[in-house]
Amino acid sequence: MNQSNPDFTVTQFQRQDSLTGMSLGQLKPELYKQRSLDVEDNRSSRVGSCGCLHFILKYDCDLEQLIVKIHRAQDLPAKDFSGTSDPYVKIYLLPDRKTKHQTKVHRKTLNPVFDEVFLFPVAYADLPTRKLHFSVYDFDRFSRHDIIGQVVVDNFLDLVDFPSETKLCRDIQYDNVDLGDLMFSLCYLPTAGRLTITMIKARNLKAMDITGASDPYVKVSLMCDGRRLKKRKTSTKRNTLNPVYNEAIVFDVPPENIDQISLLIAVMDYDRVGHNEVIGVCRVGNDAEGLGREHWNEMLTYPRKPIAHWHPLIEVRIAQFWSHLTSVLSPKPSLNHLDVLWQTLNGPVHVPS
Ligand SMILES: [Ca+2]
Ligand SMILES: [Ca+2]
Repeated sequence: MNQSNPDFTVTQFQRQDSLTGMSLGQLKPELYKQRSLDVEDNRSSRVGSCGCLHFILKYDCDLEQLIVKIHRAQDLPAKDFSGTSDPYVKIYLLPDRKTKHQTKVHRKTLNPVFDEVFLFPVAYADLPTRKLHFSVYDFDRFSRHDIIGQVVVDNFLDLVDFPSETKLCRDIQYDNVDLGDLMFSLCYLPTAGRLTITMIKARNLKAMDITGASDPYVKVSLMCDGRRLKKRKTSTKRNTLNPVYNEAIVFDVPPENIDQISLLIAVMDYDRVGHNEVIGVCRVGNDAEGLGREHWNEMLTYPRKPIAHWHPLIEVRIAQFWSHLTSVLSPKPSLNHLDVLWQTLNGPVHVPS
């Protein structure tokens, strides 16, 4: 390590160690145990499935309306630290987003019975162009509600029994939840040992606030062996889902260290009250996957040239948190590593009510 380099000093490591040591007591290690149990559960179920939703569709030809009865949800994943969720369902008949219906919240259950009926006025001839969109959420009293997953139904006329009463049970999918994309450029100057990441813009970010928008800023962490060496952030853009930044963030990384580091990039929602929340993350580096690695290699292949790409954001899910650990840390992750990474992604651990 280059001792004269501000991003790679020994004191930096020592400081991280002491921070980690300090935070261990405050962070309640039993919380990690809960997380690891959740991961085991997720592995045993189908990939991308978050339980299933039972509902009934019917078309009333006289009144020209689609009748949707949301019956119940089954085997929902736990979103709260208590090991349960507070589910409710929002429903749209796309492409119309103005008419939104929503069930009541059912507290502390993974198998809620809703039995609520919703009506969507729509001409029968228009049905082939419409899509029924269910979003299952976990209510949280003091923070943004977490999305559990979605179900989309289209091609109504192909459904058996339709337009008569049609009972359906569909898997709730998490995969199609869109968090938005982030565009940034990477540029490396080997002689100066300077890594520049220019945050350009983001698009279609997930709305985190009740206003239907977010207050996004981007936090970039320089990571080495699962430890955060440095972090920098952009300015905050208020009340938008399509922020434009054009802000450069510079890290000093000597060529002999460039293969050891990676960047963890988190798009955050600023909140005036309460703590800021992660909208989505992406990672670039030698040990990143897919585009994150390709972008990094392209940067190294063409030194001194800024190279820009769009990156889809992924959610900080516990599963990814663990797979990230196993891919980055070797051979065995310690609790210290867990702490650092968890805090890097989420800030101090916040226990929802
Ligand atoms: Ca909750
Ligand atoms: Ca906000």
